Amino acid sequence: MTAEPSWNHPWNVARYLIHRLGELGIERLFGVPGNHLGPFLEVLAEERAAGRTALAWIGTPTEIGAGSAADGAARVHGVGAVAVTYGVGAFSLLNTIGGAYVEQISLIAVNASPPYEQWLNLRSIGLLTSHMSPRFESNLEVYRQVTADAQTVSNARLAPRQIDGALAACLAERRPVYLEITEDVWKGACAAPEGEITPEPRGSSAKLLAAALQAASGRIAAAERPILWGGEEIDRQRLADAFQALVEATGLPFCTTIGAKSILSELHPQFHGVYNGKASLPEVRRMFRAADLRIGLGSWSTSKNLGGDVDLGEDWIVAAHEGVTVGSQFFPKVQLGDFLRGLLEALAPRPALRAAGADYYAEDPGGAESREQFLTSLSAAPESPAAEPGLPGKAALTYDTLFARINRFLEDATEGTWPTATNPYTVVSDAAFALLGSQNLRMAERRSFYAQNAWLAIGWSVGAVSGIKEARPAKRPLVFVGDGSFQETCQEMSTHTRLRHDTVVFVLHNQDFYGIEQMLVHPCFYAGQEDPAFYNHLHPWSYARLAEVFGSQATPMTGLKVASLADLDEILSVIADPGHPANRGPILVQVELDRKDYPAAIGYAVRDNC
Ligand SMILES: Cc1ncc(C[n+]2csc(CCOP(=O)(O)OP(=O)(O)O)c2C)c(N)n1
Repeated sequence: MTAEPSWNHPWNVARYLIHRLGELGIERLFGVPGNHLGPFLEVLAEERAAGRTALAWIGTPTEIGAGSAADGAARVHGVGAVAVTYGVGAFSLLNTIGGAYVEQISLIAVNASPPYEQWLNLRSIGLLTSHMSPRFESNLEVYRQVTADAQTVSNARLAPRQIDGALAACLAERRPVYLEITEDVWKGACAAPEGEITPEPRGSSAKLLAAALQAASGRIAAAERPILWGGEEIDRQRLADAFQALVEATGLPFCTTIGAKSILSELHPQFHGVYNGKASLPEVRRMFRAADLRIGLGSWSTSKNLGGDVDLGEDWIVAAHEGVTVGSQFFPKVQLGDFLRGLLEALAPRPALRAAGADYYAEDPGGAESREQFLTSLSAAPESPAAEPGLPGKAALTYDTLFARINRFLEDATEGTWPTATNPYTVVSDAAFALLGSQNLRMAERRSFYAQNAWLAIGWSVGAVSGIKEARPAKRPLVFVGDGSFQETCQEMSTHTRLRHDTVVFVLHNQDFYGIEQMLVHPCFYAGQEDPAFYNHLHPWSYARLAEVFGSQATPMTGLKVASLADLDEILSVIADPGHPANRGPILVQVELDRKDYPAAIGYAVRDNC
């Protein structure tokens, strides 16, 4: 339903904000209420009852869950919203807004604050009511650090200008914004919305753009084996079509960062894997290094994108953060979209630079000999132990066999071939071993993989998937999350159940252990040379039994345990069977893994140190 406001109906601040959120296409407002939010939610109910808005409130157990859900929805839709109550709610929400700031996600954080009268009482007689701090601007000051704009609205007449300004900043800067609105103002009269929210587009300097293009295209023309590295900003700025046009016009092979995983279909014939430094598949890393020029487009130099390597240098071009680096030259004030289109114009008139890329493989002795061989190696699942003679199907699972099997499951579900291949699943990965394992799943569709891979707040996936599923209801999410990460946000599975989502959450149970922390600090535990650090032990839980806690007859949830490939096969066949009763709600799959196991991708930490 598209909201049709009745303009004759009197406007107040709550209605104004509801209308503006609707205009941005936001249909879900995630949050945890508090009395200061009450008047706003009353107006929301009235607006819905009158058919003037499609915006629906989705209450979640925690503010972190609400913020992650809004973040997930924004990753799909472009912008999301969350509402909480002052102090107690706002400070809980902060983590997710910090993440959205770093990861360039447009979010609107609404904080309902005590009425003006309470602030006057605080000032005159020091009366401190619930959730208030004697620091008057404590919430605002904190949010200023993690938003593009932060406003306190305590005068209804000024609200339209403040709200419009914040929303425009949110869209223009692709960062969260903060609106603190005093309780007494929600129902205060204000002007009707005027015009639409129009973000001021950021432009490039024509001179610097031309200079950057000249420097970059010269380098590219002189290179023997350039490779493209698509990054996060291609996704955030919705530049996938321009990127694909460049890939195809130049014929160059491309990798992506993990953060940009699935910006294009990973079945694209020029796709050469996710490059993540030493944590890449060996063939991807060799290929990336065999290239004599690496062209990062929208790629962020984060530790998770460079997996142990820090090697930006003369043989790199990077366009990101509104500037372009060509070797040691830097050109500020160049927007990625302008640069991409300019590169296409500069390079496209020529025949494809490198048709089949055969010389890349020649540079890689011991590696693949042709593109076909290389691509086959990317999707080849290691032989499952179950298939080996002499080993029963009860062979234990490992991170690598789990993800290889999931890869095959995704492949089997893909319909058609590139460029029209479709797949019914999205993958949402948490941090730690889950991310290192899932980074090489071969995603058939664009924008089908989600991870918070720069901020890396553990537990993000369980909350975020609520928003991702709401925004893309036709796709079934598969979530991969470590046991420690899951313990942070497990109650958000209650939201999956409440919303009757069919999400499957794989809890990677390496026996109640913070594996990646152990790996980063004392990797030699994994070589059998050290005991585990005391602080990496979790309290053991019966994860699968949470289905009894969060499910009900009306809103079912299923909890299952798998310990072997045979168990996993059985569960995957349940998941793939639409008629199976387990698929009427979310499924939690507790995956039993050995405490000493780790994904091969992080094996370099053990090899380099022990
Ligand atoms: C909110 C938050 N708190 C703490 C951390 C630090 N941290 C990073 S990974 C990790 C452990 C994750 O453990 P688990 O989910 O069990 O996955 P594993 O490492 O075993 O793969 C911790 C505590 C973090 N990234 N985010």
